[in-house]
Amino acid sequence: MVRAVGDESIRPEPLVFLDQRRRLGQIPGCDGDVDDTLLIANDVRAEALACGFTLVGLAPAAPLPAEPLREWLDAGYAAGLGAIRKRMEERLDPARVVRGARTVLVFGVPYGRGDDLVSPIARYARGRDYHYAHRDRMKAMRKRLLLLDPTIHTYACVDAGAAMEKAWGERAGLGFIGKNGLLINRRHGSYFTLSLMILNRAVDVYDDPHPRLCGDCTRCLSACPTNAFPRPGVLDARRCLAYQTVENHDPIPAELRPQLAGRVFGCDVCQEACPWNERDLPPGDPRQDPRPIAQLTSAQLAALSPSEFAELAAGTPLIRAGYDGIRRNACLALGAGNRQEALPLLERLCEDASPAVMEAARWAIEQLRRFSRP
Ligand code: B12
Ligand code: SF4
Ligand code: SF4
Repeated sequence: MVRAVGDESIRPEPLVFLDQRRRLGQIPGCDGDVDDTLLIANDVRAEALACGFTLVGLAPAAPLPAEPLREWLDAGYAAGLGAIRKRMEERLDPARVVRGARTVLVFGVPYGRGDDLVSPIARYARGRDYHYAHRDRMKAMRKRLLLLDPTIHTYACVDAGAAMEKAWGERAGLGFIGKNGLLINRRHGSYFTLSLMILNRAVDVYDDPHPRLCGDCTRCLSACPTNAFPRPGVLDARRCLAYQTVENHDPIPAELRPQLAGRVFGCDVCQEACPWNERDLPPGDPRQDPRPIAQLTSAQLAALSPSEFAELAAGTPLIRAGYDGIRRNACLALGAGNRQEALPLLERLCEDASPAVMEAARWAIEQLRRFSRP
């Protein structure tokens, strides 16, 4: 059994779906307009499970409070993620995306922890890209919803769409936003990804928002190697290694580089520290099980040829960083990790056609020299 430190209210058995529900007319932000066709929440849930989603929750489509997002953007914590500011109004209000929006359906698909595998690639990225896992299921779900109600309008998105998926996940009872900024489910911990669908139909009953259960625990905050949390639950992406290794195509700041030992793509430290991830978690989506590229060391990743990378990374999230991005990160990881045996490889990469790889290899060699000085 897992307990969040300092919280005495946790039940021994996990809940995937909350069964405390509220009647439509009592839900803030919904006007109780029962002229709409009402869908039966349990029918919708059953369809989502039949499509292969593990976690499903339903929230009324009332707008989200704007302050957390505004403050986050104004503080500069979004780093180079400019798209978030561009679609801000839509991100906060489902009715700006679907006219007459009534319901937000939130879906979760767990991925395996791959405990026995030591990999410089974060767990979510070791197998098939989770966007496909959600997209395929959502396509099937849309078809099923149309059978329930042929006039329904939907908007579906995973990750890059106009929606704050964790906030909706919390509202729909899937889990709570932890101090590590991630949505945590009582049964599955935080190793699952999210997607959502906005409907212009109300349902008969909604799930309750999930209470926050971190209690006094602060493990994730102190575990973060770069102090990326200015406040609990609020992440400064500029300092986050997940941002730096996946999204940042400019040089990674010098002060963060020493923390890249053993990390080439993404970072799981603030999840590994979390007690909700400590127990035996149920297995994840088998399509996302680690592929051969996840078995490679930083040195092997740095040494890949373009064709090897194309073959091994196809269909995985690693494509996002690209061939040069992965090799750049791998060089930095080798330098930060004092991998002296990688010196010949790094010397070769100092002549690479990619300026980013060249610069990273030079930095890594400097580190090796620094480490080997008496
Ligand atoms: C931008 C982004 C990033 C950025 C910024 C992360 C961030 N925390 O905002 C970067 C590139 C750093 C990133 C990293 C990762 N990401 Co990301 N990311 C996103 C994305 C696209 C948008 C998030 C967003 O809107 N951020 C803006 C801020 C304002 O939003 P927010 O964090 O939701 O804000 C809430 C909290 O601040 C909270 N809050 C405010 N005050 C307080 C106070 C307390 C005490 C608490 C508890 C909370 C709290 O309320 C706010 C409003 O809800 C989402 C997908 C999506 N469309 O939602 C995926 C998403 C959040 N990422 C995901 C994943 C898996 C990751 C990584 C784990 C990947 C990895 N292993 O490397 C890391 C984890 C880093 C971390 N600890 O958050 C998953 C998370 C799944 C889950 N179980 O939560 C998502 C949902 C993608 C998906 N479709 O599954 N990510
Ligand atoms: S993903 Fe890594 S760097 Fe980013 S906040 Fe979590 S522990 Fe810190
Ligand atoms: S490690 Fe962080 S997210 Fe997990 S319970 Fe503790 S404070 Fe909450």
